Amino acid sequence: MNGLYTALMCSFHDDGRVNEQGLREIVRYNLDVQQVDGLYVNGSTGENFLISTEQKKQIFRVVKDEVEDEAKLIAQVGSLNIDEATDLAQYATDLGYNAISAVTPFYYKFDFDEIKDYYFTILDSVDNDLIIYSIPALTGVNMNLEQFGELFAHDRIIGVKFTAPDFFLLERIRHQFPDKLIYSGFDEMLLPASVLNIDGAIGSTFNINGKRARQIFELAQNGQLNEARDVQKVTNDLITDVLSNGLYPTIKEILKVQGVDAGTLRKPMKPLTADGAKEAERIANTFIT
Ligand code: SI3
Repeated sequence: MNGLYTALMCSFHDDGRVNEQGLREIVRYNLDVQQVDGLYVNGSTGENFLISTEQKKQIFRVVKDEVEDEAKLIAQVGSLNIDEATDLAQYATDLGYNAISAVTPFYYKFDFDEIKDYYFTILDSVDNDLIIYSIPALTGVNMNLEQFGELFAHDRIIGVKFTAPDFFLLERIRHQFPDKLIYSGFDEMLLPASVLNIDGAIGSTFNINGKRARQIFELAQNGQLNEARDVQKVTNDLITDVLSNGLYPTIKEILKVQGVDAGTLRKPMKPLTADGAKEAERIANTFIT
């Protein structure tokens, strides 16, 4: 399960339905052009929290049908509705997903016992491995080393998608849990995370910049830090421009410039203005080869 995983975008029609053909094109572009090792399906980048249970299942189905056994697949099933989370975990497992992942429960201020119960309830419902999705900036849930340890005590919690700029905690987790998988979640911090000996990364910008992410990861693993820094610099120039133009709509527009039908966004996310679309085209022409 090591390697680079794209946090997969999904293509939607203007009326909010899943654009299945567009989704297949996004999958193919990731596998054939960006050449990532796997896909992280129905994460934040997939607009997961804006769609229905049936649409989540439809996306799991279409992606698996397109990928078959060409790449590893991780299904993000986390939900505030525990019944939905267990239902999706079972569904993705039956489809053959290699692992499930669940975002920490958010919105209500759950205490750690409740968070632990959430993960163990999901695991009890399914015969698959689980990767914790930790993204404190969006969930408000900050877990400490001891709490990660309590979760990692479960032998089917195999790792964490660590989307936080806390390199002290990342290093401590790496040191204390050498057998667990750590995936870095912030693409602009891939190099420092790689230096700390992570097992892989999961990123939204890999949809358009997966080849550079691989260079950074592999150069760092080989100890070629100057070269890795150069590629991270170009990557961060790209990410700076993408973030200032609007993260998800800009990635979608760049995919369109590459000939991929990335469709529109789910409301309440808004599409780019005409100027924003022009800027996305400039970014694509500047950075995407
Ligand atoms: O679940 C997901 O879609 C992700 O893996 C998210 C991933 O961590 C991204 N975070 C968000 C909030 O989109 C990053 O790849 C992020 O977009 C990137 O580092 C730019 O800041």
